Parts: sequence; structure tokens; C-alpha cells
Amino acid sequence: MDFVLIAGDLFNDNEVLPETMVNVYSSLADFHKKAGHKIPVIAIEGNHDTKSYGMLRSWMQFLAELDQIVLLDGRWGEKGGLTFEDYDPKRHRGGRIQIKDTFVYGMRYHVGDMNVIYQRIKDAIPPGAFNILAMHFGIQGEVANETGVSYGPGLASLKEVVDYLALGHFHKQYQLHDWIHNPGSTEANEAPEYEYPHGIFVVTVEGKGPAGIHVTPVAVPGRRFVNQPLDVGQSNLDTWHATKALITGTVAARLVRRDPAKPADPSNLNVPVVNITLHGTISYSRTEMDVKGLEADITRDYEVLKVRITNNVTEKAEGLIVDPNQALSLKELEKQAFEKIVENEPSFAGQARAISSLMAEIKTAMLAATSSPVDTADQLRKWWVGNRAQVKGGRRP
Ligand SMILES: [Mn+2]
Repeated sequence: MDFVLIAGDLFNDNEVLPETMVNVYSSLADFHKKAGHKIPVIAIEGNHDTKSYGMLRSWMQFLAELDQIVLLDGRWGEKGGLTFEDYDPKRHRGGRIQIKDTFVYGMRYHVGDMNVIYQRIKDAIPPGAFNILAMHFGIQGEVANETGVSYGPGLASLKEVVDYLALGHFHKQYQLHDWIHNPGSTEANEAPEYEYPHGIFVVTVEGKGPAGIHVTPVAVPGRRFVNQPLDVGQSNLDTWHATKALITGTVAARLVRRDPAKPADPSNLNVPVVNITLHGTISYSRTEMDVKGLEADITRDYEVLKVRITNNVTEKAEGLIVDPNQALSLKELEKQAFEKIVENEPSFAGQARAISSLMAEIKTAMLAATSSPVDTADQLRKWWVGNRAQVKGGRRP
């Protein structure tokens, strides 16, 4: 094996817990020891790895400075150009590294006009060698309800200089058009992901071009998940007592009863995380549904790591259906608040939606420090040039 490549999101959060860092650091150090320090672990920063606002360095930079990973990123110049400098092991930075006759390029998670980014990358990567590029984004449509980047002519044109685009971000495994390869997360991070393929890719390359690339997906043994959706709106379930019996009976068929004399073994990956989702319209009050109590009962009686009950039932009371699913997410609330602010400015009326989503995008980028103030100002300027006409012509109240 020549190298390991991690296309971002080594961590799940940029606020890293000490026990998480101990695990990551000791796994890497152990790997390097076993590999005789001959197999570099190359990585880029995903959206969960970038430094938090106000931090001097990210945890990924910390790992690079301790020689545990080779952290790659392109360098943006004053005039908006991009360069990939050879990785300098003394300075622990660079945008590319040569392994045998292959070049590995890396760019951290970036927010901005993707077509501009593709163009800059194309300008910065000389064609000819077998070129691998690691980036962190998902392709639109590969995972339902997840926002991704569309596969358009801009992205397709990168193929002129890139033989293998190694993607991270979406946890589901997928490969596209012979040159885009996303192995997904090493294991399921949340219960619904248990149904998707994910893992790692073992890749061999002979010669240039897609015909020489051989990808073998390898699944990593992970925690078992039991996902149980359940309709509890049936007419015979007219009390919480009856509903509880149905829920317990249904999941019991998929679980093993706990031996009270034996302590639970969390290291056994077959001991599952149980995820129960309740739906349907009930004829009694939701307040009678003691889901926390039921979670505790199942945890006490069965071999489980954790039980989570999501209560999505609607309640039929005096002809009125109360639907908790209509509750606003934090993101949605923020969007509505931004829209209200914008609507108060008469000349922006009619453009409230576009302006508020621009505000949300910039807020996210600034907090995650994925976009420099210069980029942001540039993004605002471009937006203004493109939308000036509509804003000025907006309806006035
Ligand atoms: Mn990500």
C-alpha cells in the first residue's frame, strides 16, 4: 500500500472531546508504527474539521504538526488565483504530494461559487501525470434531502486534469462517471444510514485513465442498528397501555432478552442501537405517551446499547389534528427571521427570500471560517451585480 487518503470529516465536530482525540491520535500513531512510518495518511479538512471561529488552528493542523497526517490544501493568492505547493514536511503544509508517479492534490471544504473553484483548480493542476484530487462535497441527488453540488459542465471539465476525484461528505457510498469516488463514512453514523452501503475503497491504479483504476469497496464492521417504524394509529390501540404492548412486542422479536446476572457488553457490535419511529393519528392524549419510560424498560429488559423512540404521532382531539411534525427546525426559524428582517426594508421587498438565503449562507461560512472576508465581500459584490435590477425594481409597499 502506498498511502491512505481521507477526504474530510475525520472528526464529527470541530469541538473535539479529549477522549475522541486520544482515540484518533493513538489509532494514527499505532498505524504508523505498524507500517514502519512508510505509509502516509493524506487528508483534507471537511466541514466538520475546519477551525472554529476565533481558533488559531484546526485539530487537523494539530495532527499534521505532530506528523500524524499530511494535510493538503490549495493556497489562494491575493488576486484570487489558486496554487498547490508541494507538501513541506517541515512546515507541515502544502497542496499536493507526489507518491511514486502519482500526484495527490487536496482542497479543504470551501463555500463559494463552485464553477470559479473548478476553473482555478484546472488552472493550477498540470495535466500529464496520474492526478488524484481530494475534495469535500456531495453530488446533488445521491442522497435524498441532502444538498449537494450539481454535476454540470464546470465539474465535468475538471476531468481534463483529474483522473480520480476522491470525495467525502455524504455518508452513503457512490461512484459516478468512472472518475468520482465517494466511499461514504466508514460506518453508520446515525440509524437511518445503516441501510446504505458505506466503508472504504481499496484502489489499485495501472497506467493513466479510468480503465486503469480498480476500486474494491470494503465494508468496515460496525455497530448493528435496529430501525423500526411503527404505525400506532390503529383503532384498537385506544390507550398508551395497548400501544406500549404493541411496540414492546414488535421490537422484542428482533432483540435478545438480557440476562440480569450478566453485565451488558458494549464492545459486542451485535448489541444494537434501537431506533423506533412512531407515526399515525392516536385517539388519546399524546401527554399519556411516556416514551422515556418505555426506552428505559426496553434498555433494562433487552441486550441493547441504546434505545431511541421518535414520536411523530398526530393527535385527534375534538376534530383538530395537532401535528408536531409541523414544528419548525432551527434552520427554518432562522430563515423566517432573516426574511422578516429583509422584508422590513421596502426596497428589498420581493427579494426577501433570495437575500435571506444569501445571509444564511454567509453566516454559515463565516462561523465555520471556510470563507475569508475577501471571498465573502466578493460573493456579495457578485450577487449585487447579478441581482441589482430585481432589487431596484422591487415592489414598494
Ligand atoms: Mn462533511
